[in-house]
Order: sequence, then C-alpha cells, then structure tokens
Amino acid sequence: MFPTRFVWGAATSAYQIEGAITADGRGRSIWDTFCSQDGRIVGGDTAETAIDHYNRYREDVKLMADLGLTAYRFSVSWPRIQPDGSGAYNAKGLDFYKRLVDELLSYGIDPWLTLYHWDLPQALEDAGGWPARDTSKRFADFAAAVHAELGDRVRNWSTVNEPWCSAFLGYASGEHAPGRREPAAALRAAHHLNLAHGLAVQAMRAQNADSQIGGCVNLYPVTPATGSEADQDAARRIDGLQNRFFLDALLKGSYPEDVLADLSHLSDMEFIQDGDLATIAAPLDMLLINYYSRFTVSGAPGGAASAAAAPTDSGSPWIGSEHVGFVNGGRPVTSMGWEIDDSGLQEMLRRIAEEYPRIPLYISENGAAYDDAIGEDGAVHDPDRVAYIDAHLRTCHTAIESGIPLQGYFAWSLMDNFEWAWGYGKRFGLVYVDYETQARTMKSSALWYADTIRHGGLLGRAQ
Ligand code: IFM
Repeated sequence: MFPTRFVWGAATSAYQIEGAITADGRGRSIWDTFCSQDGRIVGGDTAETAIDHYNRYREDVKLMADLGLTAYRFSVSWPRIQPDGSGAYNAKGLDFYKRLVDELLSYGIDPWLTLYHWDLPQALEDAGGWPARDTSKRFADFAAAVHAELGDRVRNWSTVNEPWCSAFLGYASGEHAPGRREPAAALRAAHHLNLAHGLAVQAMRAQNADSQIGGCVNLYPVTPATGSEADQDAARRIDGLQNRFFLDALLKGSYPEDVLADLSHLSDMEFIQDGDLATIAAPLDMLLINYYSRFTVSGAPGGAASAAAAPTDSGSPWIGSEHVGFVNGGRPVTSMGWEIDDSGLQEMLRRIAEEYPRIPLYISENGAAYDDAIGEDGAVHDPDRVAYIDAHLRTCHTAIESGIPLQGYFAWSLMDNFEWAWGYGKRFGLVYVDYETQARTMKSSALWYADTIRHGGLLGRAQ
C-alpha cells in the first residue's frame, strides 16, 4: 500500500497530443518547422492533428476520471499562448488551458502544469534560440504571464521538461528541433535552459501565490561496462553531462568542475555570468524526475555513438565525449530499444536523497513503448507495459519505505501520441489511440493502473 496522499498521475505534453497547430491564433513552433523538413521524422509524420486533444480534451479528461487519476501532468504550448514568444498574448490560447484546467478540477483531478515541453516559438529560434541568453528572459516573462492567469486554479508548476533533451538533442545531435549540430551552441543552450528555469521560478514566486514549483530532469544511472580506467572515465563523463550538470545547477548552485573541464575546448564559459548560478538554484518545492532506463558505457574507441540509436541521421548529443560507446547491458528492452531496469530507479532515488537531501521527489514520467494493436476481441492487451509499471512502482514503494521523500508517480503516457522524431510508430500510452479515427481504447495497462489506484497500492505481482 502507498501512503494515502500519494499522487497517482499520468502525463502528456502539448505538442505530442494537441494538434490544431494553426487554430485560434497559435503561432509557429520549432517543431512545426522541423516536421516540415525532409528526413527529420520517421515516415514524414507531423503533429498537425496529433491526437486532436485540442478538440477532444473533454473526452480525454473523462478517461482520466474513469482511470481514477488524482493528478494530470500536461504542458502548455508557448506559441499557442504567445505566438511570437514575446509581445502579445493570445487570449484564445490561454482560454484553452483554462477550460482544460476547469474540466480537470470538476472531476477532482489536480492539474500539474509544465511550462515548457520543447515547443519553442519559431520567432525565438529565428532570434538565436536557446543558445541566445535573451530566450531565458522571454521564458521568464511567459512563465509570469501564464502563472498570473492560471495560478488561481493550478497549484503544481514545473518549468522546463528535460532540459538535457532540448539542449543536446536540439542543438548537438540535431535529432530534435531545431535540428542544429553545433556542440558549442548546445552548451550555451543547456546553461540558458537552466537560467530560464531559475528566472521563471523567481518570476512566479514574485506573484506571491501558494504555488508548488519544481524543475524536471531526465536521469539515468550510468554504469561502466568494465572496471577499466577508460570505461570508468566514460561513465563519469556521461553521468556528468546527463545528470550532474542539471542536478548540481538546480540544487547546489554550481556546475561540476570535471564536466566544465571536459568541455573547456568548446568554450571559455563566458556565457555563465555572475549571479546566474544563484538564480538557477532558487529554492524549489519539489524535484520532478523522468526515469526510463540505465546506460552502460565504454570508453574504448569505436563504440556506438548514441545511447538509443536515433531514428534519423544525426550526430552525437554527448558533446566533448563523442568517443563514448553505449553498450548493451543484457537486459530486456522496450520497443524503443531501451533496457528495462527498475533497479536503476532505486539507485537514482537513493542517490538524490543522499546527495540533494530533503527535497520532495516525484516520478513525473515513467513508462514504456510497445507495439500495441487492437486484438480480435476489440481489446488491447499489453502485459509487458503492466509488468514494466508494476516493477517500477514496487521500486517506488521500496524507496518510500526506506524514508526517501517520494510523493507521487506519473505514468508516461496517458495516451499514445506523437513520439517526436519517431512519429507515431512508438506507442507509450495507457490508452490506445487509433490514429485514423481518433478512437480511444483503454489498454489492459490502463485497467490495471485504475485498479492499482483504486486499491491504493499493488495487488499481486503482475506477470
Ligand atoms: O515522449 C517523451 C516525452 O516527451 C519526454 N520524455 C520521454 C518521453 C518518451 O520518449
């Protein structure tokens, strides 16, 4: 059994589900541009319609209520609310989120709002994107405006979802929008995403609301393939860039010296200005952790270049450590090719609780893609996903029992959706979506999750 106040949630993001990319005055985002370019997205998929959540949000909230979710984590689309990323706000865009939040509240579902899940207004990219310092300030203004409008009905806020992805997949490997391959720019982007987080926290706190505000990071434990010096160095490097660069900045107000040294050939770090790290480390009410897998790495030359092979032609996101190889750790994988390892979640939670003590923790994303299909009986049977979530929830339970302040869990994702460069080929949902008809069908994992929530804990171990 989980604590009575444990938060049982599911998560989505605006660009992956909303569609309606030209409706009601929405501006263009970097992902609209990226999707329109040849070879960027598997199969040439786009998110023009996505799963039409913009029009079907009532039906979707009803599904959440049927699941018994106590919380729903979603993101707002910056270009829907502020089409050019600066200047005028779009009342119709804001109204959509007010309607969504009111619908959630009418069912007693707690809205958890993420301010940025990767859909930068194209106008800001044209002005330099995240490598430009001004983008952080634009984001703080945007955060303040959204908070002023929705702070009366949304209590839980997070700033930037997975800044590692925006910085390094967007500007180093180029497998995400805006598709740039400029390692030095990616490093600036990473700092400015952290700064954007800190400035946004300040801006929201200045409004004196009773909001709970957190940052959201995607963490991976990193294991050296062998005890060799080269492999251990590879693990230090990848852990530094993936985990410590963000955790230390947000929670300690510093960047790890070894990571800065690894990157010193790229930059003199002049973009880190006095006072930035104090801003970035503004006190938080919670840390949101997205966890999917573990990395096993090798420093031997000639290793594979990417952690999970990118779907399209791309460079390496591991700036300064491009030589590191990602090795098969021998565990079963999901359809993304990601190794399943709930012990990695346990390890990460323990480490955070020890190294960054006292901050309340939430698993804000966790889940798995599988090749789901509607069966002859009209149902979608996804026992592998049930087993995945069951195992990770058991790990959460163990963590709580050992005194780690873990307070909630959000399954990724509520519904199948647009999986970025992978298009619609990867299904993460608890709810199956027929992309032709937009019909929603609860998978067996959704029914199982509903039972778990109703019971307040895990029944028998899932097979
Ligand atoms: O779909 C993504 C989400 O947008 C961010 N975290 C990882 C998920 C699965 O790749």
